[in-house]
Amino acid sequence: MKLYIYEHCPFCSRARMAFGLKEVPVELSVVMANDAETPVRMIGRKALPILERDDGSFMGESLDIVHYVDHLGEPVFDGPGDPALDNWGKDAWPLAAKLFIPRFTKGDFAELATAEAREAYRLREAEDLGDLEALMTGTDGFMAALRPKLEALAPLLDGRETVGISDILLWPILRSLSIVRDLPFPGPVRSYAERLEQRSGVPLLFDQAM
Ligand SMILES: N[C@@H](CCC(=O)N[C@@H](CS)C(=O)NCC(=O)O)C(=O)O
Repeated sequence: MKLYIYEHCPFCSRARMAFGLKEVPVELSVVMANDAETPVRMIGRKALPILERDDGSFMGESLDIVHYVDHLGEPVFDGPGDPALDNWGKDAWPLAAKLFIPRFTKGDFAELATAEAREAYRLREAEDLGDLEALMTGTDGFMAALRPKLEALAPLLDGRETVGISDILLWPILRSLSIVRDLPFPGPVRSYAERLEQRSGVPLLFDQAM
């Protein structure tokens, strides 16, 4: 099987996590950010992740891919999930995105390896979020607003050992936030992020924090 991804993409991280956590081998293929033809040919629209199955068929939508991979073995992501974690993610996402999206556009990701690809991605995100440099300038304020949310998350993750669908939803947000330099991850949040990095094999972004 082959999984088409952008390295920065949180939805792609959901699918990558499922393969890693379930120990199902998959080949990763990075699509350039300005390549519409490849995804449109496969699923009729420009959106990743896309899974190419061994029979040559294609599947889009991260959570459909997670479900598919999960059911190749004994399912672990079918449970009801943890509403506290799911709600944390829904609440934090809009603010978190103001920190991680502008940094993604400057990041060291294979899909942005050419000037044209990076510019196409930057323009797409600026269309959604407006002036990305203004968001960079607003970093301190966004970090101050996010800090209490991360502190409230800490007790929910302290000692969490089980892995379920809520981790598939939550962890990619934390991974995305790991590109934000000096954003204080409370101890239990950082340990959780690193534990799932190890178990899933999907790398965090601390090494390119900006
Ligand atoms: N609902 C989709 C959302 C996927 C999505 O929005 N992916 C983004 C990347 S994070 C995308 O491909 N956007 C269009 C593009 O960048 O070409 C899923 O869960 O798979």
